[in-house]
Amino acid sequence: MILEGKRIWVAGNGMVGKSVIKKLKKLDVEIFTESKKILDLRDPDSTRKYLKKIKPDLIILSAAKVGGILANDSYPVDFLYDNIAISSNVINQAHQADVDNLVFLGSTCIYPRDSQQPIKEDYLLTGPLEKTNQWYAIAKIAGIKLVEAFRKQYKRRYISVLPTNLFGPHDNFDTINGHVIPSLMAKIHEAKTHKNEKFNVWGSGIAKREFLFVEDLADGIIFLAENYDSDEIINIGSSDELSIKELCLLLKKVINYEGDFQFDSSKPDGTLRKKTDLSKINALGWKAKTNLEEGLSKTYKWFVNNYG
Ligand code: GFB
Repeated sequence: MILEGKRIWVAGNGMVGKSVIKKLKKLDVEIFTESKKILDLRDPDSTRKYLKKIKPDLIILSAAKVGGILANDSYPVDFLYDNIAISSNVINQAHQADVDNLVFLGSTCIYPRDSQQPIKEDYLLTGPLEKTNQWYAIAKIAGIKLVEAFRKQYKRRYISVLPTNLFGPHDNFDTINGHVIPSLMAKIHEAKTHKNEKFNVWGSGIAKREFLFVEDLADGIIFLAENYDSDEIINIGSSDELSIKELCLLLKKVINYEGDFQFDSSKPDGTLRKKTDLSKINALGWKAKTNLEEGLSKTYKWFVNNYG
């Protein structure tokens, strides 16, 4: 769809939503958003009233209960219930309010744990899930299927986009519940500030992850809203893959910390590898622009200014 002049609801005001809004502000569009304190996206009545008021042409559904490997494993109800409730409510209310365009966000952690690499879109639902994030994965798979169902039954132009591991400004820098980049950034910053000799790293360090800077994701979401209309899911990533040990070395460099790190093998590694196949999105003409070191430097700068 052509976005110019359109009314766009960015449902979800976290790291992804904020970054999408920042990009949309450069376009000639009307943007709507609400914090979760004001609008509970699990609640049908409030969502219905809100949609009636703002009448959007497009919804970017970035709202979700998210967290790192330990949070996923520790709060199964929140990750399963909240995510099913948010996606089923918002997607259904979008249809009821006759909103024809919606972008739903999944995640590449919902592919089978032992997928062949790189992971192609059609590997979804071909094998068992990774145990630590099965609750989140089931909820996101249900959301994707609902998008597909509304396309099939009502010809809605809803699409599902699957980003790889994300990081950037406005991430959750909590060292227990956050994802690996913000958690390690906070830990290394702390070690540097207190002149500690070591910081602690979960797992064995051999697990590999592909990281996408959130501003590139925002760019990709807008690109897909404009250029993609299919019932097939689509991956979005960076090809910037490295092991957690390599990530620690890179973070030490970015943060300028000269100490060491030690692995805590009592914590899980999770999936050993989840590199995305990006042939589909690349063929449409989209590629991530920010390299990992540059994205980490921008994120660290943001962290120091806002938390440091
Ligand atoms: O980012 P993370 O929690 O997400 O962990 P997942 C990635 C890897 O980093 C794992 C290791 O192998 C962790 O053991 N790691 C090392 C750490 N040190 C740390 C640390 O201090 N904090 C954290 N968090 N990890 C999540 C899913 O899985 O990925 C979510 O559980 C979500 O549902 C997200 O989809 C993208 O990649 O393992």
